[in-house]
Amino acid sequence: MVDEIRKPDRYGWTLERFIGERQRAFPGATGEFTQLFQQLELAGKIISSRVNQAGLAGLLGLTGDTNVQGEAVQKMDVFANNTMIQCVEAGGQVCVMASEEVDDPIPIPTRYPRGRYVLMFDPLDGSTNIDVNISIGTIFSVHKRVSEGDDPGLRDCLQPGSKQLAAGYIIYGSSCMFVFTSGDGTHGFTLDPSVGEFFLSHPDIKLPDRGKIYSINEGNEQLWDPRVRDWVKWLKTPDKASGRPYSSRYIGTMVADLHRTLMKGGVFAYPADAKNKNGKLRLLYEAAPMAMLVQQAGGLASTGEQAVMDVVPTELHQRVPLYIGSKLDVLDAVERVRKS
Ligand code: FDP
Repeated sequence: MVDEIRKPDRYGWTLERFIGERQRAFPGATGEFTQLFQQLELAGKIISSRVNQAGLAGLLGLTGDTNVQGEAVQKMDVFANNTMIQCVEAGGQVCVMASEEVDDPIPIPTRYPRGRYVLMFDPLDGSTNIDVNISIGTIFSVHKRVSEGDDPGLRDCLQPGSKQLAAGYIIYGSSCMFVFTSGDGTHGFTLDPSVGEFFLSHPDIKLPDRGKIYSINEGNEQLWDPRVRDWVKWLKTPDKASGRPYSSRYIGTMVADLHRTLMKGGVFAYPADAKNKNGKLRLLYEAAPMAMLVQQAGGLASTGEQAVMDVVPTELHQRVPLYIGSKLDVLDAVERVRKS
């Protein structure tokens, strides 16, 4: 199939057809997974359209509320969160959802059928960049329900990354892209707004084993552990043989920084620091989905102590330190920052 999709006529491969054909290859496939993706795709198109006209549609600025993380809620956060829920809840594929913006698991209203999947999402990643026209994105991951009975909930949400069936993001950048994996490579689709469809533009994305870019918020340097400081200093120290110094790039939207890392390689990190003891990024809505996408593209993701995919969550909004990107760059990072 990969040979087939490498053919130049990309307009032949919509996201829907790509997923549908792959699912048909699974014996016993019911089409539910494909339907769930249709809903995610619709949510992405709606959010993209609103992001494009946010300043005109009165959607910039704060709501005046704070979320479960104690962060100021933006109007676009609320719009994106509601859009994700409304697009998915009635479809009958999902039994429970969880959102970075909502304290507890989001049940499916009893008037709708419940399916066998669990959806985790960060409706709009990169809040501080919403109002300044810098790339932002939606991140999601799909698990299979593990609980039995009539009350799916927290237990279904607290699954390690290694149990994800699929993960992806929609980046609202200079173009809108839907990038996903269902465990068979990482693939990117670009929205053609004139047609209203995502078309395959980046089949089987592969990171180089080593990149030339590091991406970290250096404003936090004084808060870092000395090991992290030394690692970053090492990245900046010239050494022709190993390609150093690396260039620095930091957008401050994880989706955008990770999209660049997927395309060009290198390493993105948000370490633990004196203020954020477990780092800043959320395991279930950010780190684990990105870890699956990057690993399927030949890269690695670590907390510095263990593989991100192996972390068993104990809380819905748990945070983890993160080192993610090209394989050799992440191995270098882990070797230098690891405590144990
Ligand atoms: P934001 O708070 O703006 O939503 O998930 C949080 C996140 O953005 C990531 O997208 C981003 O990588 C990171 O935080 C940026 O944090 P800093 O501003 O502390 O660098």
